[in-house]
Amino acid sequence: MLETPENIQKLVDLLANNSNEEYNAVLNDFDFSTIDFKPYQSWSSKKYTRNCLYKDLNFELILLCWEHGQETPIHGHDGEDCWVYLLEGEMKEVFFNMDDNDNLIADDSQTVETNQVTFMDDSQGFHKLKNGHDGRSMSLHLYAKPIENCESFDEKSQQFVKRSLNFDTNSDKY
Ligand code: CSS
Ligand code: FE2
Repeated sequence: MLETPENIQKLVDLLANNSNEEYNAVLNDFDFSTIDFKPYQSWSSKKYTRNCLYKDLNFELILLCWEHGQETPIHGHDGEDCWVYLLEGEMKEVFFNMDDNDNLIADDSQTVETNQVTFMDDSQGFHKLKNGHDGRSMSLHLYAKPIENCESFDEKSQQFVKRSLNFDTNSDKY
């Protein structure tokens, strides 16, 4: 039987009892089939949704639900560490950096497959994530510490602006 809240708590306990250096291994080793994410999902035709599973002063766990074609702006991570575990679907990740003339350039990209863990922080520059495959995608984001605001590239003004990161749903009981 799936005991979803208990198994989310198991993951939270593992994260609380390990240091950031272990988070990649914690996510890789965790059996996500013990969690039914359905009650935590929400979907929007306008934008990918951010659904908070857990948040404390040290880290937050957020379920992101992506319809086909939905993507983030190009963004940084406010000095924090960011791990993404792809639960379902397939995502394209594009990395950006400033060139010598302070122009933003795409310098690398990868396809992220189901069950893959990726890591990102400001030392690697900026990135964006896009659900470019045919169906929906679902990813679990771990931020340590929690990220309230991030630098986001505004395509209209061609400048970075501060974007506040809000939750579409919040199941955190704490
Ligand atoms: N920073 C984006 C997802 S890409 S790491 C967000 O949390 O909405
Ligand atoms: Fe990101």
